[in-house]
Formats: sequence, C-alpha cells, structure tokens
Amino acid sequence: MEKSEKDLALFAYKIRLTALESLKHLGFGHIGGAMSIAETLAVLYGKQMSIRPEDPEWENRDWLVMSKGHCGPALYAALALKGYFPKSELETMNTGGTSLPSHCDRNKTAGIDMSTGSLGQGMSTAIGTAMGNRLRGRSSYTYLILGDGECDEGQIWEGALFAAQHKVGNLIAFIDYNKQQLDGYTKDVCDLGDLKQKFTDFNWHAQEVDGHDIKQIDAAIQAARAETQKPSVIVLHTIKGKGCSFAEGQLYNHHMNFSQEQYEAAHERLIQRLKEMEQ
Ligand SMILES: Cc1ncc(C[n+]2csc(CCOP(=O)(O)OP(=O)(O)O)c2C)c(N)n1
Repeated sequence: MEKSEKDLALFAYKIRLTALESLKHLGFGHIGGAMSIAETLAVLYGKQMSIRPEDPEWENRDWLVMSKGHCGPALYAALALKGYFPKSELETMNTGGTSLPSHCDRNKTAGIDMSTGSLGQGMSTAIGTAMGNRLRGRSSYTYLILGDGECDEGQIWEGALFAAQHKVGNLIAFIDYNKQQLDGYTKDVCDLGDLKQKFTDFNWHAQEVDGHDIKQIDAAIQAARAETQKPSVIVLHTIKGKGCSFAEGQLYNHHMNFSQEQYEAAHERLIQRLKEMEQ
C-alpha cells in the first residue's frame, strides 16, 4: 500500500504515465485536467480513502465523485494501478463496447461511484451520497473533485449553500484550481477570485494548498476530516497539463490531439522523472 510521501509522489507520476498511455491508441484526450489532479488522486487512493478494490461496492467505503468527469482517464489510471480492473482494459478506452468511456459512468466501470460529465452536477450528487451515507449511519466520506471552470456553474453555489445548511461534514471537496478551462483562462471567462474566502463565506471549512505537494494535500485532508460540522473544501493550486511535455504551459491544453512524436517525448520524460524520483 502506497503510504510514504515518496511513494505517493511516485504514485502520482505513475497515474500521469498510465493516463497518457491509455490515450495512446486514440491520439487525443483531456490531457490538461487529468495531469493537474494526479497528486490528489494519489493521496486519496494511495492513503486516505477507505476502499476495497476487490469489492468496489463495499457499503462502508469512501466514495469519490469526479465531477469534472472529462478527467476520467486520470481516475481510471488510479483505479487500474490499485487493481480495480486489469491495466489492459485501458487500451480500450473510449472505443465501442468499452467499460471505460471518456467520461465517468458508474454503470460501466468498477470503482466509479458516480456518473459525471455535465459540469456542476457532481456537487449535487456528492451531497446526496454524503447525506445518504450519514442517514445510514456509515462513517464513509464522500470526496468530490471539481474543476475551477466548473465553479462558474450556478449549481455549485446552490450546492454550497445547501451543504452548509445541512452540516454535511462527511463531504470533502477539492477544486482543481489550474486557472484554465476549455477555452482560456478562468479569470477571462468568469473570474472566481478568492475561492477559499468565497467558500468560507458560504460557511464551509476552507483550505488552500499547493495541489502538487503531497504533504500539504495529505495534511489538508486530515484537517478536513477533523471538522465534523461543516462541509470542507480544499482549493488546489495546480498547473494544467503538469508533467506532460506537450501539454504543460499551453493555453489550449484542455482536450488535445497529439502526434506519435509528441507522445514518445512526453512518455520518455515521464519515465525519466520516475527514475529520478526513485533514487
Ligand atoms: C454543463 C456543462 N457545460 C459545458 C461542458 C463542456 N466542458 C467540458 S470540460 C469544460 C471546461 C472545464 O474546465 P475545468 O472545470 O476548469 O476543468 P479542468 O481544467 O480541470 O479540466 C467545459 C466547458 C460540460 N461538460 N458541461
């Protein structure tokens, strides 16, 4: 089980590598937001979540709602690495009859707790699962991953009011604040300003961390779990496309086509990075 900071950092890079490999046969995919959320997935699936990969429907498990459902490839990579399904299934992603559609589908994939893709809806469904588990007397947490562009949706803010009103303390949300969305910078589309302050004002327990720092993410989750009377949000300052050489630093890296050469170079760089980290 991945536990140490170094192991979790390695797990994050394996998620990046595996996500990239899973898109190779397509030559395109939602690269940017998959790469920015890797460390958070590593801390959750490598350490913090109470799960049984051999029994994905275990009723006392923690739930994860990937509300930015286009980042399925990052989540599938984490699930495959944890043993929910064979890695070979990744080669079928987004092709006819696959159990791995580009966006998350709870009826198709072992380990996917909620179908997502229509931005904003995951806030509501995550509140529902958290409240449902609480009603059943379970100690489960629901972890929710939102995009910053997604936070331009009105549904997010209705959910924020509702979850605070109902003291949904077993809900821990993350916002992948990579500052970019589909068609540009979030500040140019609909500026979110100080997200931590906004959620604090909505009566959430709000924190802000470097979303590529394993230690900070881990500590923030511990602090969030200690707050039982309020929903929690952890704003992750991240870089869209992080670690993928043809995506990082590009404005339009949300959904990208990539050439064989670009793939090989990015793949090689990730392998190199893993080797450096292993030393
Ligand atoms: C309701 C809705 N509107 C529009 C879209 C199209 N769409 C898919 S991804 C995306 C941008 C999301 O940006 P962000 O939430 O910042 O995600 P990330 O950068 O982490 O990938 C948009 C507009 C959608 N999926 N759902």
